[in-house]
Amino acid sequence: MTNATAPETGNTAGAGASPNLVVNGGFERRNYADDTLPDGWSRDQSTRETALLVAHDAGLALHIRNLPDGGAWQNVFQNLTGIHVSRRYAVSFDGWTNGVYAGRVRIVVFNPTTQEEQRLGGLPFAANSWQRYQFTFETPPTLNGDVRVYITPDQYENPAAAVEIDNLAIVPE
Ligand SMILES: [Ca+2]
Repeated sequence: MTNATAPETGNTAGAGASPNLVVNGGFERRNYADDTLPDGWSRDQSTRETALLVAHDAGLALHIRNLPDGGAWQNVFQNLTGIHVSRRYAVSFDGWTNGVYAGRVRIVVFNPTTQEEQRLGGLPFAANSWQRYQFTFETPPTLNGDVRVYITPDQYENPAAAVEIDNLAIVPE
């Protein structure tokens, strides 16, 4: 309510002229080569069986669950384009969990050379009904890599954990 650009609401189906920096944040478009994966998103340690599109709200959402042996973090990520330095951004999304672990959205600067992450912000989501969540983060004066958004269950050991996310938006404040 503090500036000229309102975040996308959960009901917004298309990107259009939206200031949302997330590509396919509504998870409605499927990857051409792998129709279980949302277009614009990549898996990190996760698989077609653990990170996949599922039906939600007359459309699609991203579902992530842990491996049957709880053997590794299950991540899905996207490198953001159009991010500026020294600026504050608002992140909003709808989240759901099956109550085993929270899910987490986190924003980092990922350095592809060193593989190191500089954490900029994040938020766990733990409700086991769909709820809207919001947080903000600020970019540093210099960026030593890609600003990346990760989605993951908050722990990896319990194979029963599952989280879902939809309508993810990142807009400048
Ligand atoms: Ca959706």
